[in-house]
Amino acid sequence: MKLVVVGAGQGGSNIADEFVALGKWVWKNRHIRIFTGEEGDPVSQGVFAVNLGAGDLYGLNHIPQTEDHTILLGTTDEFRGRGAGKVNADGAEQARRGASKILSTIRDHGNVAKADAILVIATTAGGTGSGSVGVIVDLLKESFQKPVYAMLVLPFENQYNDPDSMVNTATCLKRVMENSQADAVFLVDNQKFVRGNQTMGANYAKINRQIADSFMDILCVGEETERRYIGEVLDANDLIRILHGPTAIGISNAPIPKKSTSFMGRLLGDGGKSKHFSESKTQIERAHNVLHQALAELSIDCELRENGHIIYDAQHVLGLFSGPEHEATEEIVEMMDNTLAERVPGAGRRKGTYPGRTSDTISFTVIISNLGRGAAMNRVETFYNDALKMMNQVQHSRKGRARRWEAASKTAAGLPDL
Ligand SMILES: Nc1nc2c(ncn2[C@@H]2O[C@H](COP(=O)(O)OP(=O)(O)OP(=O)(O)O)[C@@H](O)[C@H]2O)c(=O)[nH]1
Ligand SMILES: [Mg+2]
Repeated sequence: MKLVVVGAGQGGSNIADEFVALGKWVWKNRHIRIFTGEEGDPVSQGVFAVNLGAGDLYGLNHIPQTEDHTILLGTTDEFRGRGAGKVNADGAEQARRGASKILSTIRDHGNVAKADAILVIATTAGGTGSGSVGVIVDLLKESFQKPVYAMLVLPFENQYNDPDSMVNTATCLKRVMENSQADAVFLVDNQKFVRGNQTMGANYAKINRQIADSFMDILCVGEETERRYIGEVLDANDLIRILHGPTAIGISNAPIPKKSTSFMGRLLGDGGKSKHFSESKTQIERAHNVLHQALAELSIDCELRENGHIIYDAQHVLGLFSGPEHEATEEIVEMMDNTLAERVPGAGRRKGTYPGRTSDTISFTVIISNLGRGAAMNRVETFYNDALKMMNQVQHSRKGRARRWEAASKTAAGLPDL
């Protein structure tokens, strides 16, 4: 699947930048392009960063810092490239005013005709990305006849008590999930990626890499042209057909023991033609664990507890197994399909295998789309509720302060003017 990727705001642009890093790795190691552009074009051809603060754009390592790929808005008015200062209404307004600049840059330099879909990425807690993402999604949807997906990155838990972060997050979710033309919205919870006691700053690079990496196999698999890497194919259309509404993506992988190549190993085995049943059992168990891990590591928690079981309520689920050719067996595909049928009851299923690209690891990519009841819906509702409460509290406190200052001024009225 070939994408055009647009990062909005600092976090969104950083993640888009990490997508380019992934694209470069994939091009170098697999000779596959996951973004638009012709064979000789730079890998970054189809990737853009939109921002208000010039400072945010200097941190990019892979998206070219030239006008044709980094789009700086608000350069001519009161914002003067300073950012939205956490006011996402300003981010939205700047994207509306800069619409023709965004559109002409992407149209002239993004080779959009070659894209299967467009992905617009933003964090929700700030001003620029959070405000502009909905505007950019609609702009691109109206201008190009392509699926347009949004990726919204939700704040860390320690931001839940910050009114600006909460109100920005809630209004961004409302704009994109309820009032935009996005075909699907990937929800990514920053908090799910926090490990141990790492500082947030150090976390960003790692989180961004993990986010981009979770798309690697699913973007590559349909682009393979060499027979030996083609299994049960999942192509761009399979993906486009299932991606709707709120969506979670997860990937998990595990190393596998090397196949014995020793003389004794070969003597005891039969040259790898058929396996001892215990070997198949271990293989399936290992795969089963990795698949469960992929569900546990979805980009946002979205499970539902019902009668003591953990299930998922969604319209579609997709599973992609990737590993050495000898691991991509019928049994593993069947196990994956049965597990997903059980865990996402009633959902339409798509399954695929991607053999041969790794020799020492197996992995599963899982996408659950058009999510219904469950933890993700609860999370979004909590953002809406908390943001409303905080807005009211902030307004109430502001009025209280104004009243007290008024009272103080009245006392001062008895004093002589200087
Ligand atoms: N995963 C991830 N999250 C980030 C990153 N940078 C920021 N965040 C998160 O996103 C929130 C908003 O920050 P930014 O993305 O810098 O905000 P912005 O869109 O540039 O908006 P303003 O700077 O307020 O105009 C932060 O509070 C973090 O929760 C990043 O590189 N990766
Ligand atoms: Mg910023």
